[in-house]
Amino acid sequence: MSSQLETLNEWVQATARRTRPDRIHWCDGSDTEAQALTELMLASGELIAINPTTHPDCYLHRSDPDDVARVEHLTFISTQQRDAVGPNNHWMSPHDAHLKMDALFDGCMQGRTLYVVPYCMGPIDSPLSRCGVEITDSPYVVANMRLMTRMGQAALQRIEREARFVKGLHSTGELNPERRFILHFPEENLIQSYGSGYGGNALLGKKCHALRIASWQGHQQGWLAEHMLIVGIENPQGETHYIAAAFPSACGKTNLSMLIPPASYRRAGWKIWTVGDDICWMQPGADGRLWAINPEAGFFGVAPGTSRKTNPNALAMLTHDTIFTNVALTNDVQPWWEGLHDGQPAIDWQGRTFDPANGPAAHPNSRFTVRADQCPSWSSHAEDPQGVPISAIVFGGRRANLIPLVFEARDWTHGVLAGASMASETTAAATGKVGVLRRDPMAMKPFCGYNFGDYFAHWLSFDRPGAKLPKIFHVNWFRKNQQGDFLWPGFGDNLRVLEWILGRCHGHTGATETPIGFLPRIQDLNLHGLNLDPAQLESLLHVDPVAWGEELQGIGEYLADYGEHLPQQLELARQGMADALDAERP
Ligand code: OXD
Ligand code: MN
Repeated sequence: MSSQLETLNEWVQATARRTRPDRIHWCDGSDTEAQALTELMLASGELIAINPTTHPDCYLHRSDPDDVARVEHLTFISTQQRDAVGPNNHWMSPHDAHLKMDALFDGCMQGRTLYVVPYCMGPIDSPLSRCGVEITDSPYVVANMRLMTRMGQAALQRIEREARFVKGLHSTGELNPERRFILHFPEENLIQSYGSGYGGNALLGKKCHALRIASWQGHQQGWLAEHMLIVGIENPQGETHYIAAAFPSACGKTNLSMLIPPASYRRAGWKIWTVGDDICWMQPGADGRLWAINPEAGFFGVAPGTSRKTNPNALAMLTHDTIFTNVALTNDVQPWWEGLHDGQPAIDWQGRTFDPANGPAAHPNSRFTVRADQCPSWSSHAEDPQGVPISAIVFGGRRANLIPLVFEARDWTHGVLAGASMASETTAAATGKVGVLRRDPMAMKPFCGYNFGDYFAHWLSFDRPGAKLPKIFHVNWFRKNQQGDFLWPGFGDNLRVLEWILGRCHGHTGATETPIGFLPRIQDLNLHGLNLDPAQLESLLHVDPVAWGEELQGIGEYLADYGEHLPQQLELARQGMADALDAERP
């Protein structure tokens, strides 16, 4: 046995001594294994079969009603120095964290099976990929990990060849919110999660490894782990350019990554290629450009709002081999959620006869888990070991006011400031109030495993001699008029904005310079076939110097929280913008 496999085996044995499972199962990722797990879960009621005629091999999982989202207040980073994690994270000392977690895991798998899940984040042969092993007592987690990662034998072989892997220990415990903690130990390459079966808390390859631990590793090793989709845009000349875009959870990353171009674009030959919908690992290549991979192999997407109109590619991929979580069912046992528009709900997400008095039929954070290659727009380059070259980075939040449809940052530093200044209204992807505006730098507030001040400095460090960095943009699809209606149609029409962005990258579209950056003039956007009132467009692109001055003051106060860790350059860029705005005030 290689030394890596010995290390793994010893960890599995030590975990088994603590958690005391009835059985240990090493997952190989095979179809036979998956079938056996499905049968087990159908028998236990953890899965419910969905109509096999309309949705072959699709299943519904209903979670505990108190376990339906990420729990940011119970998520901690544990490092020797408190300062390392910054005010953006909850911190616990490794001593306290191990004491707490060891007590929770003590005997927790009695009567259960301990599954050992080797996985690879990223294409199995990519030097950018990283492996991990999740130990879990949840067959639902195993089934999801099989869809979301390259799981099983191939990953185990890579672990055997490599010097290290991330350890993740998960138990659903009693699903008691009082006994629920998600702990990360980046100095030990270790994750421990207890008391939740929800995706972001329990599928440890995703947020815990591919963002929190990976961001820490990227800081040390010179790369970036980001909460970004990756999309390829093929123009009528047949050239494909890639954009990486960061939006907070449940703000449309999945929709944007697989959008259907407007009719006039389709006729002209534009195509969209999906590389990823949630996470992007990027690193400079030998040519100075940033190259990116999607570490995931599947989509764990928000169901409500997904329809033939908003995301036909998603609907097409959800017709077979999909796990649905907390959606409603129709009378003929098809999945249903608010915004689907087809069919009627009969049974709600908690298994009750649907009654609107009980709230929505599907939970607002109900999800689908599906292999990425089921998506009709899945890119043939998604498996490229070197990744894809990124032409533009886009930041965006859910902002009803102030932020224009799109602006281009003046340079890399200004772009990093635009990312660091992001704010968005909260959504149902995490527990807590929905619709509250909060600062969410680079959409990484819940996911950056270290001090945001150091993270901003890390971003700035990529601007060095020889670098051919992407241009940085900020978008806002969510600006509203005074009546509360969205000003921009969004969805497929977002391609109009992406076309302008790529035009800016290649120097062939116009813009006007403002104190906040470069904005398209109306004539710079391709609005063919879009019936928008010119006044509406004016409002979408309006920059109010007074309101922006206040915003910049708020950003300054927020960034000051990072104290000595905040790079001086960022504050200088902010002051430069504030001065330019002052000069514009009436
Ligand atoms: C997700 C999230 O599940 O961001 O992707 O919550
Ligand atoms: Mn996400």
